Amino acid sequence: MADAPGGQVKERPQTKKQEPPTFKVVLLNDDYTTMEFVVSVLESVFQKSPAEAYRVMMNVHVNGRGIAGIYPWEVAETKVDTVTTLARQAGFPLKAVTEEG
Ligand code: TYC
Repeated sequence: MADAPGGQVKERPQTKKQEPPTFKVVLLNDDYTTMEFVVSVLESVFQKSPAEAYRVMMNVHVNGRGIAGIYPWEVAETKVDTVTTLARQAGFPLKAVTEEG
């Protein structure tokens, strides 16, 4: 007799939920943007409290770079655009980039 039909087919071989990819928005240090401006950007664009904004800014100042926030791709890209626009309007060279993961 041939193999009996109707063997169970695993419909959900993937047991773990697939998380949507996330992107870090990374702020880069420079010598010209004021600390005050970076803190204000962290508060207004990344919804940080004043204390957290100061902490993140100092981390970037000391280490050269630091994470401002983690978002889905489109949100991260929009944050980078907003930071760049605000910085150029204010005459600062502040840079932000996205990184996957
Ligand atoms: N290094 C700048 C200064 O001393 C401050 C600064 C912090 C600039 C963070 C950019 O992403 C930055 N005025």
